[in-house]
Amino acid sequence: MSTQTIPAAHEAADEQDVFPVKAVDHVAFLVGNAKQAAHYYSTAFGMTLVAYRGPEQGYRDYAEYVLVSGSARFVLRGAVHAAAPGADHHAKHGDGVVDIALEVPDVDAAYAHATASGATGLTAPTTVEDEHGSVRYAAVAAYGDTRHTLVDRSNYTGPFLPGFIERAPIVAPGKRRFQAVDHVVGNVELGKMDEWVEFYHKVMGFTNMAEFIGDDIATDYSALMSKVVANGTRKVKFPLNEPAVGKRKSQIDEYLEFYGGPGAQHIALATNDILASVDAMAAAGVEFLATPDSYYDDPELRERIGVVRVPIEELKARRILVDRDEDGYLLQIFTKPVQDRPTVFFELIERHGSLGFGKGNFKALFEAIEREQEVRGNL
Ligand code: TYF
Ligand code: FE
Repeated sequence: MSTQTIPAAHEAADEQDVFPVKAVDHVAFLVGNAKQAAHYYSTAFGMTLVAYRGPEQGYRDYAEYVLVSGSARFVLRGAVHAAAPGADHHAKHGDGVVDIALEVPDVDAAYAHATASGATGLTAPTTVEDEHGSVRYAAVAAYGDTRHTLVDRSNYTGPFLPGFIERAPIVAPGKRRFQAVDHVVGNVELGKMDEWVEFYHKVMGFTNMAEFIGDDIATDYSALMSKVVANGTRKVKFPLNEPAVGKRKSQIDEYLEFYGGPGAQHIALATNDILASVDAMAAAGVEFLATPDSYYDDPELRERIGVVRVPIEELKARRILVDRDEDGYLLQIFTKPVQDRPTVFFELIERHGSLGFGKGNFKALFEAIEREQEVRGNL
């Protein structure tokens, strides 16, 4: 219903990968109060504070907290004075993602390829070092005010990067609520989605994944168009959304208006026990989108889904969505926006073979998102 198979723009798998990427290295957020955000991601998301740098380390402009959960790593950055360079990012966008950093085996080669292929270079390759070794990094511009830092940390054993000190967790680590970043979604302006898909093709050699939201579904209910690009190993996946012109204001228009331009919309976190994660996060005050009873009571759902690892009642009790495709199934749920502005939110995803994004849930999901949009007066 919502996908068509399209040929990949490049067959990166067998050919030489022009831009090898190992994984998402970290996601950096610029926030109004990193100290308090570190508390939220510790207590509500169950992440573990591992590193810090700030004025105490001679880093005069920002306080930065590094939290991890498995291989997922967030950097929370807050300006410590009014004239911190780049602090206007927060005034413009509110709390948001400034950097989707990628771990690469060869920073110089990646940066050279990226800039030769049309990417805007923001930081030329640089080496930083301390007693734990050295890290080489560079950065290129992505959509809006977002960037991709390219990092090679293979010669480094410290807690994060040179300049950071080790920090003890804020709360005692409990059961891990997620272990990796599954995908990071970007919202771009009307008519720009294909340009950004092209950017990831040309600059990073990423290829299209089959799942996308085209005109047909967009006008029916999604109010957005979407395509997914991924690296050769499919470990790094970037869906890109643009608003669809419809009868109503798209959820993407709402984002663009309140964020003040293009930016990262949601970060999907891979979990191996979504039920326990939802329970723990909901108990800590994280708000999730509510899927109506009708979704679970529809006999078609049971037919489409077949047997999954828990009874549907367990999913219904937590409002977890389920989808199946030819490769397997997935369980997913979405938070409400996690800051005052209706911008960035999170997804929890538990994959059992499926490489998709929950196309069978798009209708129920987008209706839930639009109900929230309406409550905010933005529909
Ligand atoms: O990442 C995805 O494609 C799914 C579905 O605004 C989705 O999580 C797509 C757009 C959106 C919310 C969720
Ligand atoms: Fe997603």
